[in-house]
Amino acid sequence: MGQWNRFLAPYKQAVDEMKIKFKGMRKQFETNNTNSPIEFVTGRVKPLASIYDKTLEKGLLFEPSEELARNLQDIAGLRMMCQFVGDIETVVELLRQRNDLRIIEEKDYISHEKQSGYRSYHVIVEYPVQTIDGEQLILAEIQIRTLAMNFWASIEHSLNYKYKGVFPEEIKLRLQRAAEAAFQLDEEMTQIRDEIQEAQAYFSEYKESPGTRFPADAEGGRKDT
Ligand code: 0O2
Ligand code: 0O2
Repeated sequence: MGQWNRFLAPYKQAVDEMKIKFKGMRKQFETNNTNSPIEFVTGRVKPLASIYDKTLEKGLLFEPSEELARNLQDIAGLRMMCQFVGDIETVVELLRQRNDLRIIEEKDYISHEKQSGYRSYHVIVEYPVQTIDGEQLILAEIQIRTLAMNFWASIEHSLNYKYKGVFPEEIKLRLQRAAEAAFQLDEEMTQIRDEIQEAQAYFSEYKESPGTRFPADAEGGRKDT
């Protein structure tokens, strides 16, 4: 167990650091009073049980090793959720511009959705972690997706776990329909994006200084009595 803890420690550090940095990007948009393309960020180190399953799938030895580090690119996993499909490219571009990580590969499961209906944009990066033994390059997978894509993926993931990948026909059909519905939802939201963002900017301004909004004498303003 000690060996695994030592092997996974830099992955945990990489996840923690990138989470802080990506959340920092969101904060910067907020500070600039600009709509953030990042809604929220999550991250995790792949649990040992999932690492074990993946080694079986890929025919790798289940032991902490260079080979495992090279072949399992998502031991460190970050997820960045966006409100709109168009935000995803903005986030990917922001990642491309960073000089604290190096993009190794991009996988576009948005233009080319998976057969399951899964949609998301994956970026595999190499991230340098500073340890007491020197710098260590860690591979990490960053999944960038809309809230609707995320909702679908997390539901499908749980069902996949329950049915071990063999879905009853009825569930499979409904998941495909749900994926289509999530796609439609993203399309509809994109159509009224400007309207939504204007309302959100209005709302956050109001939260910051409630007294200054809805003046009683403003045209069309709410007249509280
Ligand atoms: P903030 O800046 O208030 O949003 P942590 O270690 O606590 O930073 P952890 O353990 O990774 O975060 O938690 P998790 O479950 O991965 O969630 C990370 C952040 O995403 C949390 O915010 C959640 O509130 C937020 N989050 C999760 N699901 C949703 C969602 O559906 N919508 C929105 N808008 N946010 C969500 P924090 O950490 O409190 O930070
Ligand atoms: P978990 O539990 O999220 O960690 P590989 O990762 O090498 O097996 P590949 O094709 O190189 O395969 O990786 P891919 O498909 O680019 O990315 C794998 C990850 O994407 C998965 O990790 C999931 O997080 C997500 N993913 C891919 N396809 C689906 C899908 O059909 N449904 C859902 N819900 N998620 C998907 P893990 O390790 O499988 O799972």
